[in-house]
Amino acid sequence: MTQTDTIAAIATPLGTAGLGIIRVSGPMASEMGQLLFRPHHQNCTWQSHHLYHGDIVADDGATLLDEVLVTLMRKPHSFTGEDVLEISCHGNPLILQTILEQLIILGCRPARPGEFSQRAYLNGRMDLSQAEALASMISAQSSKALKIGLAQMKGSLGREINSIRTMVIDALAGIEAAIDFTEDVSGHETTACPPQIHEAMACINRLLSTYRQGRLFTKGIQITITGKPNVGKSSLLNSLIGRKKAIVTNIPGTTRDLITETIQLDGVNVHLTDTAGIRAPMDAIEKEGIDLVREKLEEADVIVIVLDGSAPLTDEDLQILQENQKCIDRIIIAVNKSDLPPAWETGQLLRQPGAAGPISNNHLLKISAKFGDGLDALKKALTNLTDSCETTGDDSMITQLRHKLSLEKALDRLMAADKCISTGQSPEFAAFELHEALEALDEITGRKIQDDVLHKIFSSFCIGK
Ligand SMILES: Nc1nc2c(ncn2[C@@H]2O[C@H](COP(=O)(O)OP(=O)(O)O)[C@@H](O)[C@H]2O)c(=O)[nH]1
Ligand SMILES: [Mg+2]
Repeated sequence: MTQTDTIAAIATPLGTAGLGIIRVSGPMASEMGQLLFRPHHQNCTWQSHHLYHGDIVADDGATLLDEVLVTLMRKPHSFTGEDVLEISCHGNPLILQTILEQLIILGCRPARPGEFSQRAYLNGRMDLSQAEALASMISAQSSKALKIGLAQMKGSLGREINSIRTMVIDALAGIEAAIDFTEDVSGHETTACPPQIHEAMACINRLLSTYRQGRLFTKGIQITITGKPNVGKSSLLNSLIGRKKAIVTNIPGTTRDLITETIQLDGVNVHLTDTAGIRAPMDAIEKEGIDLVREKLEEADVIVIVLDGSAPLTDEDLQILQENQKCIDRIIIAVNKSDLPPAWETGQLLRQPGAAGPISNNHLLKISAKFGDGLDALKKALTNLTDSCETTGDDSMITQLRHKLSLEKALDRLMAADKCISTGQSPEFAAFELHEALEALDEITGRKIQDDVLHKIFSSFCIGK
């Protein structure tokens, strides 16, 4: 898959920095070095993977552009699998732009977003899941997202997909042998499903079970704080983020807009949203605010319902509990103002008609948003709630919708194959389904993929990667 043109791009962010890097890849990379670079030492032999010190001069051969370090990485031992030249210059955007312009004048083409990674993939330096992992690793916003990205970039997902692939191929070999066999002994069909089909299904199911958590780790957890007015929602947001972002007063209905702030809990990004208190609205503005809360609650991964433990429970509290009861597995009830004498016992809440239902002590935590009591336990409960799926550090996870859809497709096809065999259909049918399952798996690693899908994937990458 040799590319004929040579691409160039600035690989570092455009801003003032100590250093900036320009990357060139393609058949003319080495020539570019020789044309623009004037070594400070005689012994510049352009050995691969060696660092040379010198000046970059303009194409007039005289104008100094910068003092730099350059490295040539000859194919195939480079990121893209082509000759790659890296120019490490000073991090002034003007210098970087000027050197890039010189490269274009000399015949390079500006690289499209993700084009270096695309070439790496096309030249077999990495599979598609690794290229995607590289992009998500670069944009990772939390330490867990980074860890998952790094593991996938090292090929963890690709290896697992390939081992599932081998199971399907082994099953297919047996079935295709049976096709020949049935031609010899007509009317005899096997009803035993090759064990590899069930093994492959189990592996796919495990991978699929990591998707929700993988998404949460990479995209962050959406936590919405709700409750009636004046229970301490804004105080809780402020305490959790460690500064006064939301206005706190003793006037009910102070918060009207959604107020969002991101913090990291246990290596995961948590997007916390404080909301308007839910009650019969006093005016149109408050009504708009309450409508926004309901939308936000729909998309929340975790809902924190705040109750005031120092004042009797009201119908408003019970209604909020009831409205959210359908999502009980993602709810935490924070009984606030624990610094004040309690007006009710939590047992009373569990006994409330309507509210009782599946609410248990596991969902209840006493806190004081004002003084910070119980906040550590609350933070722990918040991350525990999203940490439910079983994964060890070594298992790979899926984080991309594209991978999930392909795995679901493969699983459907394996189930169909299983059914064909168990219902005694001619083995050709099962073989067809298994071939389809293989195609779905190949979409993940990019072994077989349509050009427009490829284009879409790489165009979401940044330039210079
Ligand atoms: N004693 C005490 N007062 C609190 C606590 N949390 C909030 N408050 C007070 O309750 C009132 C309403 O707080 P706010 O955070 O604005 O409630 P919101 O309407 O639910 O956002 C304010 O006067 C707060 O100072 C707490 O833990 N203890
Ligand atoms: Mg408020």
